[in-house]
Amino acid sequence: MPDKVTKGVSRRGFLGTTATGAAYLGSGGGKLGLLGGTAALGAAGATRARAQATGHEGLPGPGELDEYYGFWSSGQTGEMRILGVPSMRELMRVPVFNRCSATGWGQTNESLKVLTEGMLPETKEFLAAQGKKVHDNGDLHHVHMSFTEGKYDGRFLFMNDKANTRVARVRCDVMKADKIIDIPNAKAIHGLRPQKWPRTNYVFANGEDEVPMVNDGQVLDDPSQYVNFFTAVNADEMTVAWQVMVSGNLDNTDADYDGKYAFSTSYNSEMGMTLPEMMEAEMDHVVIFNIAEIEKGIAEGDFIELNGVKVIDGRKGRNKKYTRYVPIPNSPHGINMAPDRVHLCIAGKLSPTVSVLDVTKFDALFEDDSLDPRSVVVAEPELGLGPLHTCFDGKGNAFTTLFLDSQVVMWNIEDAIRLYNGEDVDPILNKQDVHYQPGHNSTSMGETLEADGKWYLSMNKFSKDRFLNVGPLKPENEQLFALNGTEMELLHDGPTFAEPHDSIIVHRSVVNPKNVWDRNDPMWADARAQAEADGIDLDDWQDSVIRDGDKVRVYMSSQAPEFSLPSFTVKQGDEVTVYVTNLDDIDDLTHGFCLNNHGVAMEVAPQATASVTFTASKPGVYWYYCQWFCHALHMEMRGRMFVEPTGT
Ligand code: CUK
Ligand code: CUA
Repeated sequence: MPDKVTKGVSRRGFLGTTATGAAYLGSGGGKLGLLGGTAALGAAGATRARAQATGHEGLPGPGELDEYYGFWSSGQTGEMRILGVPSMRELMRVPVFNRCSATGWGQTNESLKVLTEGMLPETKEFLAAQGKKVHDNGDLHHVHMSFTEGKYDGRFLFMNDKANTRVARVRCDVMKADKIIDIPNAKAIHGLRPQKWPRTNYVFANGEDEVPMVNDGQVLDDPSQYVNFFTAVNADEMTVAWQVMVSGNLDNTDADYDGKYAFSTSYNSEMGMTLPEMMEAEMDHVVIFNIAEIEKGIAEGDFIELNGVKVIDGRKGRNKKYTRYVPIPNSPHGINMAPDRVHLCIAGKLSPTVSVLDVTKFDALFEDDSLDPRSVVVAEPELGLGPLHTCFDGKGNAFTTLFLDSQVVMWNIEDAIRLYNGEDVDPILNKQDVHYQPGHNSTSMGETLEADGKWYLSMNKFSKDRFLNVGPLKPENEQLFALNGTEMELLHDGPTFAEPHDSIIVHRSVVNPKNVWDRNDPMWADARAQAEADGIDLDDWQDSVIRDGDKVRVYMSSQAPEFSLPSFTVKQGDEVTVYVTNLDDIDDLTHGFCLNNHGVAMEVAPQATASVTFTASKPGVYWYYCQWFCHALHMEMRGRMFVEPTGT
């Protein structure tokens, strides 16, 4: 118990003298410049002391728990990751859009159901033509939690797949995806945010790539006929509630704290198809969506139906009831609502500015369509080169990543407004080097009304020379800073694999997952129903091999260190489904089922049922084994499948 070790020793002393301290300080050694040239040990100790003085716990030692959960996207890896913050220890990888070798996600019947039940018929057809049931890849950029009245409510996490135009939901009680849906009409879902107020009824999702309205090959290289779609997903049902057709492409999105508006940046208002065309205009725009008006328009029948979705026409100049287009300097990217409930910060990317919009002025914009849309802009400070994303400390300050400058700039929103109004003030409070080229950033609880301004995370796109060389493909780099007024102290600097874009840092009081599964969890409702139809009670375990024509269903349980079935027999060519229920109900006692030379493996966590279906196409003896180390006799936890040749 670490508490015993540290008893009577101050945290500072402990960290300064033990192996733990050495480990942290080891990474601190490379940061001498950032730490002001003081000896690493002293500087880190001082950092920690300052951190504690401002209410920071400091870094947890071995066996100590973090104060925050971090929920991370993983970009092209397609999974969601869970970290502990501030230690930055990676706690779990939750497969969502990817195929996972360890857990069987993408192979078990339970995961295939999640992956396919929200699929459009056209996707099923397309995949069948490729000999597949599901996409194996995803590009997960944005993970955000469900809200109730502007605060995280710990129910769900929502995330996008840019690669295959999907939106997924992860249940926070078990940290598994339970719904994944295709978004019709739109192409490449990128920006994604839940509605913050009054609760997350909708999840807003941007389509990034513009295509013909009916994309069936009749229109090809005629961009004048291309459109783009903004989607509102019903977060409870995980169905598409409505869409809005827009001009230009859509990049990032966010929502206000009043439940009235959602808004999206567009970096290609030109609808250009080549790089020079996309960068032509000095001004692009942000689109404001008037949620109540759109709902009214839908109720009154002012929509077209496209692939089963009610679509409102919100293109530029069409109908100013539903959308307004606010010109923003060149190729805006990140769009972030401040927890002051008023200010919306839009990062200019190719423009060195962040445009600050006052959302309380949006009502007027919709009431009077002669108003200059730029009248909602209340500040536009020049902050540095390549501003991408902004986050907040809940104390009136913002942090904007500067991709080209490899810096984060901390600035004061009210000062930026005063500057815009002609006063002689400098809104910039601090500029901090990061390594290198930051994209997203996040602060602890920073996108909620409970923003606490304790931690700042920089998600950097390049690590370059920062770590041992691992070949031409380098990791990304993430840096965690303790915030103390306008000071930022670097406490963690470490690599990440391809390629987290976004993250949220959530106080642990909000999240409370189960330790073991509920035997009646809906995740295996199908397995239970099938067992019942086969006369088997999964709670009162009987081992059974049920033959149903050339389908065979094998039911077994696992309890350390044994499978209930030491062997079972099928015939060559049978379609075999193996159901394994883990009867152990002890924390962390996960078993697995891996069938040799069949490409079959799955996780079976305590009290879970998992199933997998395959064809026993090759006669012979095949061992199955538990692939999750569970017991001193884990190696012995195995059994045989006998496949009889046809004709016997
Ligand atoms: S985007 Cu990646 S750095 Cu997909 Cu949120 Cu800005
Ligand atoms: Cu059961 Cu390893």
